[in-house]
Amino acid sequence: MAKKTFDLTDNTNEDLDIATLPSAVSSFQNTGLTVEEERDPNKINVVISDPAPVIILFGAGSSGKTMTLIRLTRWLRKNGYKVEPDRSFRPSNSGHYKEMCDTFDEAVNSDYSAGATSILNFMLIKVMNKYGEPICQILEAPGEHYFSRQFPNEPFPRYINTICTIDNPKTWMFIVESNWEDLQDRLNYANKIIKMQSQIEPKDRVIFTCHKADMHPALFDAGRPNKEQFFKNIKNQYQGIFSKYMNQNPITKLWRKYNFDFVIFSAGLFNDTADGSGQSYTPSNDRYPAELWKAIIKTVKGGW
Ligand SMILES: Nc1nc2c(ncn2[C@@H]2O[C@H](COP(=O)(O)OP(=O)(O)OP(=O)(O)O)[C@@H](O)[C@H]2O)c(=O)[nH]1
Ligand SMILES: [Mg+2]
Repeated sequence: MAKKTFDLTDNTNEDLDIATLPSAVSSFQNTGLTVEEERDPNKINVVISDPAPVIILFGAGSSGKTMTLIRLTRWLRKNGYKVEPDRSFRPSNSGHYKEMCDTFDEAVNSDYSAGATSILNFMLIKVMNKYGEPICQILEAPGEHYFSRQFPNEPFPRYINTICTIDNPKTWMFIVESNWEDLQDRLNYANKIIKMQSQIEPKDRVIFTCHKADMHPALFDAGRPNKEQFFKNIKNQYQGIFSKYMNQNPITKLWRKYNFDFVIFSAGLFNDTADGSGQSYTPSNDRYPAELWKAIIKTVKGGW
């Protein structure tokens, strides 16, 4: 496949290398952003150089994007896929991005949570078959770039707006959580999802994923999540997020109301460590990443 390069921004800003800024490291150790980028996300540069479909993990801070990537990567590797960070995604002088790429495998295999305290937060991950042929790319960006509880009406940063316009086939994975935060936060987040839906292209695919399902044992029946009940909760709590994707086909709408997959997901179980330094991690049952991958691959193959 011919290699295509999309330089998503004009590259005129000075990309500070964190390796040269030891005193400033702490503030962006968890974000992978330079000082400039952290101050103004509109200065962020990203490059998507492979034409393979891009899966965008759209979720608020701490919604579970990193742990989803970790859980999915473990499952994909176990099932013969190759999963690697794309080193060309961030500017080559971003020492922090290089460090993220270098520590990716360690984070994936760790018995401790790579969420929250991790340096893994802003990455493009390439999923390939056993021959190294790309299947898709998964993008994780800091949650506050999609939604901030403090500033719910903040516009999307420029690089996210630009990703909306790249030629790659795209799947937007809208992450929600049952009973998340307060009523107002859920309404605000729903509005942000609807805003994104209004600016993405009609040919883009969507998936809705309900994360941290393990936190809702009441919605489980014989060890399995009650999908219908989860769906009802999400529909009530995040009003309007499904409306755009109602199936309008007069025949198929009789048995399929919506044009998307709704996936119940759990990355696993997390326990605070005794010394308070982090969380141990127990991966979830394989059926969670398996179902998520099935939904992703369906969109990649143009199933909806
Ligand atoms: N119970 C439970 N907790 C989870 C799950 N996934 C993530 N968490 C918790 O949520 C925390 C944040 O998860 P992350 O994966 O870092 O969230 P994120 O969306 O990447 O957050 P940002 O990168 O800050 O936007 C983790 O440290 C876990 O404590 C899950 O499936 N179940
Ligand atoms: Mg993250």
